[in-house]
Amino acid sequence: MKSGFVAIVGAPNVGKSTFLNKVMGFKLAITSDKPQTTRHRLLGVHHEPGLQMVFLDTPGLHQATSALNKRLVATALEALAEVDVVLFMAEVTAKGMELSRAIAPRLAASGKPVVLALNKIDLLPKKAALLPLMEEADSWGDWRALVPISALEGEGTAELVEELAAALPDGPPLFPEDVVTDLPLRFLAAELIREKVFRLTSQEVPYGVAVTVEQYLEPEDEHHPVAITATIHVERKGQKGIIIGKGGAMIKKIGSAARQDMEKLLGQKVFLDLLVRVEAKWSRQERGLTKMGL
Ligand SMILES: Nc1nc2c(ncn2[C@@H]2O[C@H](COP(=O)(O)OP(=O)(O)O)[C@@H](O)[C@H]2O)c(=O)[nH]1
Ligand SMILES: [Mg+2]
Repeated sequence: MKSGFVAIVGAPNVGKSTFLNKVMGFKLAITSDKPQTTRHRLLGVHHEPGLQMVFLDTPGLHQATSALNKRLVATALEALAEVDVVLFMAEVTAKGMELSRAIAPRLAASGKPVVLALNKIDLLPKKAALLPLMEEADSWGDWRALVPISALEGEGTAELVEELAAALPDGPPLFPEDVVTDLPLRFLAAELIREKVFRLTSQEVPYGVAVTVEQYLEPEDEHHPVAITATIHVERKGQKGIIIGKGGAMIKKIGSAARQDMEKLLGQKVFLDLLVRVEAKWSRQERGLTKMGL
């Protein structure tokens, strides 16, 4: 039996969370086309006969300047120290290659076996374009393996899991067979709401948003809805206006999309009550970050 921890690290937006969700078969990590979507270290346990692979999804590694981003980078780097194997996720776009090259030395120096994945190959116009990119990525460091994938379409993801498994030590299972994460449902509920804000609002709004769940009431039987009360915290009045929208249209859209995802996750009806609050500068102060569970 092989078992152990794998940290998924890489530049922002390269598809770390998309890969985790693909392997898990459900949406554990929220994703969006905006960088810094992932704020927490997320744990997902992948079970296969003879294999237990515990993934740690992390925020993106980059040159952080703001208090929030510095904390996110620290979270990602801490995960490196805790694992058996590092999955370094890069992507084939010019920007992705550049950002990945910049952080490669940090990962090469981690002292852990590093498997490099080159994601988003579905974006390449021709297969022939892949070879020079593979050669370049290979030259960034001494990688245990280099695997081209499309996390979105699932191409190469099984091969990647195989390479990671080969790098894991022999060992007993670390979690019971029915455990897929250590995250409480109320946390996942808050994350689904945050994802809808990331996806439905634009510009700087998502970065000033945090979500907390005030109430999570399990019904007496599964025929009644789970009752959830959550607060969307924003930094400025203007952002509150955008989240609520004209005549409450946006908050309705966010609430209904989040509720549908929660019902899928729980297999149960959900009653969702959403509030919006202005919490000035929470993302710029240590106290504010801690309050939002970061
Ligand atoms: N075309 C394409 N897009 C992808 C792929 N994997 C992820 N994405 C997109 O890239 C964006 C960032 O993905 P996400 O998983 O949130 O990246 P993370 O910040 O590294 O966790 C999202 O819009 C994803 O849909 C892929 O294999 N192909
Ligand atoms: Mg992510």
